[in-house]
Amino acid sequence: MAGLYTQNSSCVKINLKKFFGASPMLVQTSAAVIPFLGSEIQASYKASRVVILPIPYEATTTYRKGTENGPDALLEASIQLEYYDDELEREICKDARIYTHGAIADTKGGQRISAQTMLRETRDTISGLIDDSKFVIAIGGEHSITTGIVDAYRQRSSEPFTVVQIDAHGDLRHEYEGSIYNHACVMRRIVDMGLPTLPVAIRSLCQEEADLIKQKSIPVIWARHIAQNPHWIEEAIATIPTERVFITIDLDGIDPALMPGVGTPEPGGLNWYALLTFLRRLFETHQVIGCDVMELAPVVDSVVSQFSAAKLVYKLIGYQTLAQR
Ligand SMILES: [Mn+2]
Repeated sequence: MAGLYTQNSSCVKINLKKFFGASPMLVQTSAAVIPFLGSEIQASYKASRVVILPIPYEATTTYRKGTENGPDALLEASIQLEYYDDELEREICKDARIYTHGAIADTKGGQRISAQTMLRETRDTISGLIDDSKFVIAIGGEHSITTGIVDAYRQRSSEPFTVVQIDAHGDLRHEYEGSIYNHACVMRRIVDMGLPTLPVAIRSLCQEEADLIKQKSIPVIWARHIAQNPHWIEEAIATIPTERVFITIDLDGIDPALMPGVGTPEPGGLNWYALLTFLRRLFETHQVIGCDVMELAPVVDSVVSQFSAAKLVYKLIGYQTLAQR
């Protein structure tokens, strides 16, 4: 995979020291990964504030496959990011104290892991990170993983929180292809937990989901509404009923022209700056307790999706770091 970058043009920055690093990678579990932004930037676990948690789990994706390769591709692409953020006017990584955890629930190489095992491992790992006061950004992997992540926050939280979902799809089916843990059911499991949700950029759903949205009065921010209403961000933020939020980003919420590397691409998604403006406002107006970035399924011979996903993760880190000041 390293060859992906070296094959490209001479304008691509290659920093081998950043890539391989001088110090050994610190990982808690067996599956070692490339640290986000490279080992030069990696904080020790103890000193870290932000933890990137790779979850390369894939079992139920139905259209394009490859989400189990998402975390590795995102981390590898992150090596190419500039430390300096032009919007935030600083090298945000120098304040953020980022640690990249070893991969969990890894299905690469044909390893079979049941949904229950994946959810338990995810819940236990996230719970430990919450107990250590880490801000976690989980990277997937298929969207069903989010059930385990959110369940950990629910168990550890004394205060209520809203799950803000950026996604093309409702993901509100009770069951799909014989499993209630299919990636098409993830938000239904979260609604069943009794948590309020705010789905954003939705543009694909079935009758069952449309009926549930009406029945439960779920405040959906439709993608076609976003395209026509310049005030959608403030309106969306005003509908959030709690001070605390968890953000789950299915990358197919973004327009597939910008993010083709997803399992189920849908036309008409968020553009880059609309997405960033919304996220920044969320961090400014609410207490974000955690995030995930899901469903990256890299496209052969293109690095656009993984690089954009890596940059999105860096933006989340930046907005979260500024919100702590
Ligand atoms: Mn989706």
